[in-house]
Amino acid sequence: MGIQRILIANRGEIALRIHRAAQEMGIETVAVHSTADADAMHVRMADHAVCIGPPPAGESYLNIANIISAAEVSHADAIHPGYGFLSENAKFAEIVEAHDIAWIGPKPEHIRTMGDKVEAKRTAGKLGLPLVPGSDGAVSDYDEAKRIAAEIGYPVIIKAASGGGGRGMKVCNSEDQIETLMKQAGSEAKAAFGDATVYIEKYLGNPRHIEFQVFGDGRGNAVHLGERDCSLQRRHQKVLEEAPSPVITPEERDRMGGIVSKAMSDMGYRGAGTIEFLWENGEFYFIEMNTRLQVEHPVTEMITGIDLVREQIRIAEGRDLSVTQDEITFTGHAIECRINAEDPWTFAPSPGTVTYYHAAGGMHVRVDSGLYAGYRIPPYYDSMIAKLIVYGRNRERCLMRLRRALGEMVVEGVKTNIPLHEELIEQPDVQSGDYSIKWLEEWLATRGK
Ligand code: MV4
Repeated sequence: MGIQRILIANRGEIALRIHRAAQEMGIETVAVHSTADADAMHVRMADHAVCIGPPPAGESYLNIANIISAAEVSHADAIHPGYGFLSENAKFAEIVEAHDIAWIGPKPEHIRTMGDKVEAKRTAGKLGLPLVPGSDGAVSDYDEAKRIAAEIGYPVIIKAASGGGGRGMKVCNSEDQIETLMKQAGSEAKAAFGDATVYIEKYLGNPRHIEFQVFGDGRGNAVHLGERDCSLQRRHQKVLEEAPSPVITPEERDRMGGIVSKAMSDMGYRGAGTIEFLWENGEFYFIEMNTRLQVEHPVTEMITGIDLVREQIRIAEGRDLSVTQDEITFTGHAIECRINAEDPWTFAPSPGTVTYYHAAGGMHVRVDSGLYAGYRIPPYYDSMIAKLIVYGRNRERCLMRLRRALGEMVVEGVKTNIPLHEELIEQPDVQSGDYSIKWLEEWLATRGK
């Protein structure tokens, strides 16, 4: 017997996204919410709702005891964590499974392995993924660090094993900086993650961020759903994502896709995953693996026609992947704009009441959002209030439709970054696809000068 009732341990647009997939499968949903989210759309739309605590996420959306209690009292037989919050918490996944509740996510051991960047890299290397040259594991000795750096050549980057979001990263240009920067990276990592372990890599100066979507059934069958290019980001926050990447040929997609799906098959990976690479001069270098559904998953859905949340739920029910690799085809182009309640140029958050809202529509336009006129955007959480996802037969037509769709979006009462997106897509480098992970910050620094 399959899953009957899913507790969605998240909020906002992703909670809605999961609810919609469940509803189409005839599965009931239980929303959980903080007191700040009692009026949120995800609570309104769900079949059942349980309040799990006060506004701070640590006391609600990250409160494991309250979420498990909510699952018990509402008779949920599965939990979907969405992204962020508890989605990559191996301990939470174990607790869920220990309560005989289906965990709609990867095996806890794989979440744990990939959460440790040193372990993740070692595992990826064993599985045959191409790595950034660097230390073979953690480094604590300064002389050893200098020897490795001399071997791979400066500049090198010192990274925290438990890092993420770029915290605790230091670029090192010469041997005399090694000791100072290793100490700095270590103490920043200790403060942020409680773990001072660091490792060293060759620093890539101007790469793109290209990630592959994968799915496994946990029994050795795995497929890839192509790549997404997420290079347009500011301070490790993605702003616009697209699929396919403007720089990847179908042959290269098949080749790398084959390598990543073989790796997932060999490790017996279960559920949705994303393998992140830096891409420079035609070469891929593994950096991290995310063991969750990602914010930008809709661009993959648009070009493959596959419902990734439905696939996650089927896998958690122990069913087979619904498609074989041969049946997965990539058609056209999709772009996602993350719409945030923030000043478009200073990036200062802009919570408050939405006085008027009109979503873009029409052919091949998708808006994932829990916004409505009168909604009060709480100040406690992420500022992303909507995702605008647009599809076109090719990249040029996708960009033309995106321009039209951005023009239709109306959000009044709070500031949004829609004006930033409108200017961004008019830039010649964006139109030609000629950008790297540094492009957006450089453009923002020189814009209007
Ligand atoms: C790098 C790098 C250059 N060389 N590693 C940033 C966060 C973490 N996920 C990995 N990151 C980087 N690792 C080497 N060897 C540059 C970055 C990086 C970055 C990566 C992806 C997307 C945006 C980025 C922005 C700044 C730095």
